[in-house]
Amino acid sequence: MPDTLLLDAPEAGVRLITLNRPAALNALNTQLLGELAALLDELEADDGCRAVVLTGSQKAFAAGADINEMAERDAVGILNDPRVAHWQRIGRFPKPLIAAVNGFALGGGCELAMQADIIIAGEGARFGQPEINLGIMPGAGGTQRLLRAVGKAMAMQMVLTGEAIDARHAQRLGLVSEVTQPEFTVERALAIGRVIASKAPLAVRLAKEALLKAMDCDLATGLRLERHAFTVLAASRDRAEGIRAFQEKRAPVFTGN
Ligand code: DAK
Repeated sequence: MPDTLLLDAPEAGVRLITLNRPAALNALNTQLLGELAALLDELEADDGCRAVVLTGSQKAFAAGADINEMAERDAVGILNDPRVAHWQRIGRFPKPLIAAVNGFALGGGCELAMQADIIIAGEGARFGQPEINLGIMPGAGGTQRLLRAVGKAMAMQMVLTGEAIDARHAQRLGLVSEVTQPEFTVERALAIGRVIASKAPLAVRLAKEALLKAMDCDLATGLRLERHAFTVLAASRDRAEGIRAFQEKRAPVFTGN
């Protein structure tokens, strides 16, 4: 079991990962990122896992990359930084990933939340890219995913000033899908996970892939990918089951085939 993470299975098909470095406000050191990437690899291979919720503490989802660790790295160290590979592995996770964010989601913490497919935030959550205050800039997707999530003007403002925004503001911008009371953030994220876990896994997987593709390709390419994915699903047993269940006026039983 990883040292820096907690893993629970509170609902059928749903796993809950809790970042667990409370003394450092869940700062993302190499160990934590490596353990998270390895755990997601395991959950990818686990047919019993159909959705994952990622959370931190009430005070901090994650306060960024571990600044003490960063201080030890020169340019060559950064070039060979194993965290780059960990971030890439986290970004490749093919199952739905829901971030339940309370408290600080800053720098790498905000970037980690943005690696999730859905962000649920508690009142009081703060999203920001304060790297500029350290004389650096976002290094794990903050300039790219934030701009796609909130648009150019606000992304520029957040990255260039380093100032954070609150949960309601983040929701208005589309970064966050729902805002809850802080004590219900994880519960709400798990409920969404449970709904997704009840759907056909192949359809969920290909829909996620097509939606993510929409963020970085032209419309014609995206539509082609959507059509291919839609056609592939026609070969699945779950599609036959879904349609048959509708016609027979019963709930479908999806098996992931
Ligand atoms: N790293 C290490 N320790 C941290 C930390 C961090 N990011 N954030 C907080 N801590 C530690 C504090 O040092 C303190 O430790 P002790 O002094 O108790 O030993 C403890 O957590 C509690 O923090 P505070 O005492 O500061 O708590 P406050 O409530 O007063 O303030 C705060 C909370 C979140 C406002 C404050 O801690 C803060 O400003 N933290 C730093 C936030 C920040 O600047 N984050 C961005 C870091 S840069 C890359 C990928 C990603 C990145 C870079 C490269 N590659 C793949 C190449 C990302 C970079 C970043 O995220």
